[in-house]
Amino acid sequence: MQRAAQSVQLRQLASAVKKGDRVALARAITLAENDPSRAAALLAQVGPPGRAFVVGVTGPPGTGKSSLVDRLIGSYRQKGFRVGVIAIDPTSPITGGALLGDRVRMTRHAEDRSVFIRSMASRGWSGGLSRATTQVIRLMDAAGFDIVLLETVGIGQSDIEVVGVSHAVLVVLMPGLGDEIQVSKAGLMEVGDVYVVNKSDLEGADLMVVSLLSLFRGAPRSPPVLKVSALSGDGVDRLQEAIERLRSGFAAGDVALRLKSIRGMIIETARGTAMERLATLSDSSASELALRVMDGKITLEGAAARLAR
Ligand SMILES: Nc1nc2c(ncn2[C@@H]2O[C@H](COP(=O)(O)OP(=O)(O)OP(=O)(O)O)[C@@H](O)[C@H]2O)c(=O)[nH]1
Ligand SMILES: [Mg+2]
Repeated sequence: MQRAAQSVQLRQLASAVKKGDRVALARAITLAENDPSRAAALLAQVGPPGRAFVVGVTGPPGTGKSSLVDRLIGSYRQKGFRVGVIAIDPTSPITGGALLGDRVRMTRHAEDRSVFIRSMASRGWSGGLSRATTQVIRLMDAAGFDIVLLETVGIGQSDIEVVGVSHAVLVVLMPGLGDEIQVSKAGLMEVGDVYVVNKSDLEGADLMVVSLLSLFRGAPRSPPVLKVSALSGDGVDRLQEAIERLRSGFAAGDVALRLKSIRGMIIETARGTAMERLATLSDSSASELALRVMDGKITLEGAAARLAR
């Protein structure tokens, strides 16, 4: 009986999310963060990934990703788009959706009902961040947001592989980051659809652009490199045009691009779920298995395989 009541509740919640109800969306996101199995049941009601274009915004700490996201929210709102934002913040604690500290610079749009911003702390998760983030993307999608901007620091540093789940990836850099080798070492050269040299109001931006272009010379692809100042707004229009060019294929029904992102979301959900499971299981079961490995009853690899199953 209780189960039946719960399933009615989830159905109602899913239907409210799909109508774009913000309170319902916030509740659904909290479920994704705190209750994986109910979140899965909810998402089954929500339906398959659909219309939202997911833009990953990544790059080293402090390059101005949040400031740029704030600008992009502004330009997309001018076009009448509804914008969802997920900021994965390595420092701030989970606060049930409240925006914390000066690291998140998008408060300008907090009152706009066509903008929904969620900050997710990467600290304090037992591996499930990638699963939860994927579900938040899908919830925003279901709630009718046209664009979802997903901000993360770096590549391979946050729990979610932003490149896999996004339809387009912006790599945000700034002058004085060090030489271009740092950029290639950080694995950033392979992943961007657009490279942004932000803080063009500071010295050294042209040099940064030149060194990026020279890195791509002779490479199999040559993504656009754009000079932008999130501070003054210079170059933001051109950045948005570049994103729109990437989005046009998606909007026209580019199946390969859709499949790529769904594939990434499956992987991230599976990875997160497996890690969450391991985190809850491992302690007691591992102690038991350790005894048996010590006694030579099973191999260490066999024990690990049992845990992972
Ligand atoms: N001069 C200048 N400063 C900028 C510009 N964009 C951002 N900043 C400043 O750079 C600092 C970092 O900006 P954020 O937008 O928080 O950068 P971020 O990449 O989101 O930072 P993390 O999320 O902490 O990695 C802030 O002090 C901003 O005010 C710009 O175009 N020019
Ligand atoms: Mg930021």
